[in-house]
This record gives sequence, structure tokens and C-alpha cells, in this order.
Amino acid sequence: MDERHLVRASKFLSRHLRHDPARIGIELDAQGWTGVDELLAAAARHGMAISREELDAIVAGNDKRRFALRDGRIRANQGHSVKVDLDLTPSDPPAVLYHGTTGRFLAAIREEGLKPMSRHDVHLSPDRETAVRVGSRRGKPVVLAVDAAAMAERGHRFFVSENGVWLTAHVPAWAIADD
Ligand code: HQG
Repeated sequence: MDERHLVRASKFLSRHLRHDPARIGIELDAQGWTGVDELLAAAARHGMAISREELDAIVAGNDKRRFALRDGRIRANQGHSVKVDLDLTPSDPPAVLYHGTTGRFLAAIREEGLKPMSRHDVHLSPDRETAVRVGSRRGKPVVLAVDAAAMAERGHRFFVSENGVWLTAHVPAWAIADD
């Protein structure tokens, strides 16, 4: 299988399963699922032919397990900007969670905390390495440590996605420290 095609196909799937299903004429249900057959047909109609074997390879081989397959349906595990209810159960977070960002956002983050921006939730990781990787997408990475235990104590809810990303609606500035 052509690795570059798989990466392109994975990005195409992320875009349409998280942000813009209407562009290729598919619909997501309330929990973000859509039929695999419909998705592959719609992708092919829009210039992105993906075989069933390639889809399975993307889902299984994806470093971040971005997608879940169940009963002939597929969804993105997190990262949506379209309104979906992933139906996750609130979970007790580890005492500290990490967020990767970059220097030019720091002043605003210290002022207003971490906001979900165009996504549903703020994305946090249990390990520093992931945060470094996430921050590096935008420049020189800066890792922030989030006092998740104190937030949970004050009633903030945390959810963990199927691929281990911790999600919460907003991280107030008082809970953020430099790592
Ligand atoms: C920043 C990728 C100014 C925030 C990654 C981030 C992740 C603020 C950017 C997933 C702010 C939003 C999510 C504030 C937050 N003022 N900037 N108050 N609050 N920001 O992409 O966490 O490859 O929406 O620090 O690996 O970077 O797509 O979030 O830099 O898991 O699967 O605003 O996306 O996964 O950026 O990344 P994003 P993120 P995938």
C-alpha cells in the first residue's frame, strides 16, 4: 500500500468526519457515526478513492487511533468542530494533564485560560511527549501543566476519548502552570 496515499486519505477522512461532512454529501448521526459504504462512495465521488483494505489499514495503523469502526460505521474519536455528542462518560483525570502550545498564544492563555477555539473541547494529554508533539505543529513547543485534580475538585468535568485524549470544556488560568 502506498503510505503517502494512506496519509492523504487519513487527512481527508479527518476533515470530513470532524469538520465538513456536507462537503462530500454525507451525514453524521448525533454521535458522529456514518456508514462506511456511504463514506467510501462519497470519497470516491470527490476524487479520493479509498479501498476497504486501505480504510482498515488507516484505522488500525493510525498512530493516534483517530477513527473508530463499529458495525459497518465509522467516526472520528475526537477533534470535531461540527456538533456531535461523543457520549463519553466523565472520568477522574490524573492529577496533572499537559497541553502543548506555542509562545505566541501564551499571553492570551494566561489571561483567559485554555479555550477549545474551533473544536468542542480543550485537548490534553497524560504525558509530556504528546504535548510537545501537539505544540510543535504550531512552532517552538511550549508545554503547560494543568492542575486537573484541583479542577475536578471544583466541579470541572473531564472525558477521555477512545484514543486516550483528555477533553474538558475550558481550563481556567489559575489551573495552568509552566511545565
Ligand atoms: C490555542 C491534533 C489563544 C491552543 C493534535 C492551540 C491534538 C489559545 C490552539 C488535537 C487559547 C487551538 C488538538 C487562548 C487555547 N488564546 N490561543 N485562550 N486557548 N489556545 O488544533 O490542542 O492530528 O484546535 O493552545 O494532536 O493544538 O488532528 O488544538 O494551540 O490532539 O488528530 O489554540 O489536534 O490531533 O488549536 O490540537 P487546536 P490543539 P489530530
